[in-house]
Amino acid sequence: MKQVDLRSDTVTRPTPEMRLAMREAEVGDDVFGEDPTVNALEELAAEITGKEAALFVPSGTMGNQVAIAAHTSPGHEVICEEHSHVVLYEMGMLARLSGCVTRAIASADGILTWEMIGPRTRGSSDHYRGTGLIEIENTHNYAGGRVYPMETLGEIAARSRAAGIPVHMDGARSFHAAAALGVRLRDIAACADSLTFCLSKGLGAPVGSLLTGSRAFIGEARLVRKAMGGGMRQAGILAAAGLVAIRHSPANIPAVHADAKYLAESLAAVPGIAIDPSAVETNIVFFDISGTGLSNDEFLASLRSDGVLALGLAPGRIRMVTHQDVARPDCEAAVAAIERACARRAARQ
Ligand code: TLP
Repeated sequence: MKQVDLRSDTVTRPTPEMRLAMREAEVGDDVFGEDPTVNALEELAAEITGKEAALFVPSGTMGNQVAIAAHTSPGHEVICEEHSHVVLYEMGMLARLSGCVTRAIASADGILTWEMIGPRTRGSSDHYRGTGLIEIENTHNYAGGRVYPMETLGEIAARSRAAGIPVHMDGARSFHAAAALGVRLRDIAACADSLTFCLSKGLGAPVGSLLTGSRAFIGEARLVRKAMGGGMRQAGILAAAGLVAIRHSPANIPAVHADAKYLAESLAAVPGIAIDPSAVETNIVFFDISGTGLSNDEFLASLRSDGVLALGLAPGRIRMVTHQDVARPDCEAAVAAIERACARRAARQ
C-alpha cells in the first residue's frame, strides 16, 4: 500500500536533480570558507532575501538559536508569540544558550501586531536588562501556517527600528508566506533584521537552513555557529541540493497550497471534524477531532491502517501538512481515510 505522509513537509525525499547535483558538487572546507558550493548557496540566499550575507546551518532550530545568541546578551528579554517554535519546540535553548528569558504573547492566530508588542518592550535600567529581540514566525506553524500581512510586518519593522530593538523572523516557511501574499521573499525579509528559511521544509532538500542578515551580524553568527558545533566541513554536498531546492521548488508551492485548501474544505464537510477552511492560507492544516469521539491515538491508528500518516500535536488537535511529494489523489485518499475513521467510530455506537 502506498503511504501518504502528511505528518510534515520535512518528510520529502531529495529529487533526482538534487541527488545529481550532490554527486557532482565541488567541495572544500567550509570552516575555512573554502567550499565553493556552500559559498554559492549563501550568496544566493543573501540575494533572494535582499540581505548582505547568509550562513548555512544544519537546521531551522540552529538558525533561530544562532540568531538569538548573536542578537542578544544574557539577561535580555525576547518577545515572541506564545505558540512559536522557539517557545514550544526548541527546549528552552534560548535560556540555556543565550541566557535570555521569553516574554511570550498570547494571540488568536499566531500573528503579533505592534499594538501587542509595543507595551512589552522596555529599555535597560538598574533593575533589568530590557528587550533584546523581537521574534516573529512567518508562516506560523502552530497557528496553522498563518501569514503575517505586509502592513503588520511593516509596522513592526518601523516601530522596532525606532525603538532600537532587532527583529528576527523564523521564516522556516517564508517562501510559503511570499507565495500566499504574491510578494517576493525579499519584501518580507526587509521587515526583519535577520531571517531564517529552511531548505528541508517544503523545498524538498534533505538538510539545512539559511540565516540571513547584515554582514556584521552574519560575521558574529558564524562564530556562534562554530561555538554550537555547527561548523560543517565539505558541506557543499548538502548545499548543492539546497541550490536546486531554491531554484526549482518555489514553483511547486501554489499547487501545494491548493492541496491544503482542498483538504480543509473537504474535512469541513465531515461530521465531527471542526475546521475553518478560510484560516488555511498555506500548506498547514490543523483540525479538531473532539467531536468524532475518537482519541488522537485511535484516529491516527485508523488513518495509518489506510496508509495515511498525520500528526497529533495536542489532544484533539491533528495536523496535516501538504508538500511537493504528495499530489491531489493522495489528498483525496487522506480525506477518504478520515471519512472511514469517523464512519467506523459511528458504527460502534
Ligand atoms: N517544525 C517541525 C516540528 O518541529 C514541529 C515541523 O514538522 O513543522 N521553525 C519552524 C516554524 C518550524 O516549523 C520548524 C520545524 C523549525 C523552526 C525547526 O526546524 P528544524 O526541524 O530544521 O530544526
